[in-house]
Amino acid sequence: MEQEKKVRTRDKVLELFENNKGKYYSGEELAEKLSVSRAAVWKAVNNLRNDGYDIDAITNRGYCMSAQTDILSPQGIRKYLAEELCHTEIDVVATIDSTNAKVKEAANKGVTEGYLLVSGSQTKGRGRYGRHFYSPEESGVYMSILLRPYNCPAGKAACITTMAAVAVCEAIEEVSGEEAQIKWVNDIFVKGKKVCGILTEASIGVENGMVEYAVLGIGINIYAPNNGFPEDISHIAGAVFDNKKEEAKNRITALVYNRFMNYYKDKTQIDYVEEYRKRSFVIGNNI
Ligand code: BTX
Repeated sequence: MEQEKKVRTRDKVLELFENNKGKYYSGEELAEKLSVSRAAVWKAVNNLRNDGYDIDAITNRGYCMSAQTDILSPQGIRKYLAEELCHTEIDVVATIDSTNAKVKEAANKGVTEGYLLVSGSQTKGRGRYGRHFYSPEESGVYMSILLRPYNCPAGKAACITTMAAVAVCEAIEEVSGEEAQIKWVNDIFVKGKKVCGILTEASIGVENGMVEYAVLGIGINIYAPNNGFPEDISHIAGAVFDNKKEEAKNRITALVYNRFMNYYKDKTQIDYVEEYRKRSFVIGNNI
């Protein structure tokens, strides 16, 4: 119970800081706003600092979270989610074997459509045909979205990857200003290097050939890994940003989710196939 309370205060403080970066709050003010004791606020701030958050403390002014902080969290992602998606169930973890594997488990337990799992690293990130997707800590965002498409024959499931590719390009372009291109069918390139891979896995009903659920997995190299990419992929892999960028991870995650859901729920007049074609650098070339 005490642990639960600690977590809740930490999360409340984080939400307030995420929504008011650069603003100072006295311990008293925070305690009052969040209906907790000053000691609980102090503990929560220390807790966040231990998790890597840059929180300044000045006598007579109070606490303030640096605007530069770029740490994945549900609060940080939610801040950029479209209003109609604000009830999305989101989990963020520091590390995991594979977000796709975990979301498949969630799907089999009956979790509802739209569930978003994001990890800061993966030990067994997977690509297509059993290939490995390199997912080191402090470098990228690795996310999976649970989908339960209505009345969707197996053959149509490929559209999920296509929509996601466009959504990722749009999110990257909005946050970085760089042009993003799609290499058929599931790789996103920026400045000639692969910065993202997409893997959609689906469960198909044997009797009717319909998609029971699909797990859309997206891995984006936001920054280059601390020690660079491993030799076997260093010729192909790249990152979206050369330098740290304010809120890039949470923002790109939320924008990918917003854009994808717009296409998936058919809430936009924009034709994603046309958007895909515009960015595809294989269409028109011989494969
Ligand atoms: P893919 O099979 O098209 O690409 C995998 C290939 O890409 C590898 O064989 C390697 O050559 C190269 N590669 C590996 N890691 C990276 C990297 N970090 N950046 C650039 N190139 C790389 C692409 O499969 C689909 C990947 C989906 C990954 C997401 S992450 C979240 C979700 N969970 C999970 O386990 N997988 C998905």
